[in-house]
Amino acid sequence: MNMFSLEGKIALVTGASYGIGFAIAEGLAQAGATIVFNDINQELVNKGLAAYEEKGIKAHGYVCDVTDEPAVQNLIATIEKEVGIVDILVNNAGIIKRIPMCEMSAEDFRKVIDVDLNAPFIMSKACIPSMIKKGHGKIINICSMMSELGRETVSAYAAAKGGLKMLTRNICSEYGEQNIQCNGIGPGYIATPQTAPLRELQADGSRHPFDSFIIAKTPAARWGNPEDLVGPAVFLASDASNFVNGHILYVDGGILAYIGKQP
Ligand code: NAP
Ligand code: GCO
Repeated sequence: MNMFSLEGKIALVTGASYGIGFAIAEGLAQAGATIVFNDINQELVNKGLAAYEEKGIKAHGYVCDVTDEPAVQNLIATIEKEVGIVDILVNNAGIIKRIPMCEMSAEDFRKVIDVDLNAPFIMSKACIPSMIKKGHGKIINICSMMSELGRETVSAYAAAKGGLKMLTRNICSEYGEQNIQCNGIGPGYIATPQTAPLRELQADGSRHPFDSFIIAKTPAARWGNPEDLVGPAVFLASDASNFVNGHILYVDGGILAYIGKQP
């Protein structure tokens, strides 16, 4: 299906040395895109480069902290010089701090907002002018169940991901006329290092109570895998979604549709 092809496109995926970002980048590469990624330090970038090479993907990796605006502007200028104009930006880099709100310092709260909300603003702002000049652009923001739902201990993350949903709609509102589509993917609970503490086996070998809770709360009755996000990402990066804008595509095994298992 030609409309899903990403041949000739350059995709920049942030924080994509491993986890969800890596899986999405791998999928975009399989659809034909040239992959560019960044991560926070050289060790992670090297780990990512080796992992892409192992998959037969020639990726371009850069060290860049997505919260550092001058560094991001320098990154985009370097990519434009060394690879080309970014057609597809995936704002994937993210962090979480699980701390009860009244015990959380304002500094920790700000750190989460900085990476999960301010950085997609900084990255998008750096990419949009060249996208406009080129006549098209795709931005995919990795949102969350917490773009819609709250839970104990994740106040900063929920505030950031709720904000990211609205930043997505605002980029769509502001730049839709310039043929830029900005959409979000809202993953459900996905098995990655970020959620590993929620799945750790108990001392007696039984499942973590949160693990059992998520399986019961998910109609698909399982955690998602990073690969579950690949099809939606290719769709939102491709011409197949050219009239889809400002939408959050939840890829959650049905969590948001479900009231939960009856007792
Ligand atoms: P992850 O395993 O923690 O990977 C995130 C990547 O971003 C890591 O490589 C991380 O580096 C990098 N990063 C963090 N801060 C950065 C910064 N300032 N600049 C550049 N890179 C930075 O997370 P994941 O589970 O794959 O999640 C990826 C995205 O999906 C995040 O936005 C997350 O919130 C979202 N998400 C995850 C789930 C889930 O269930 N896993 C569900 C919904 C949404 P370090 O290793 O140094 O931290
Ligand atoms: C948590 C989790 C979540 C997920 C994800 C859900 O502690 O509740 O880490 O927030 O990572 O974002 O979509």
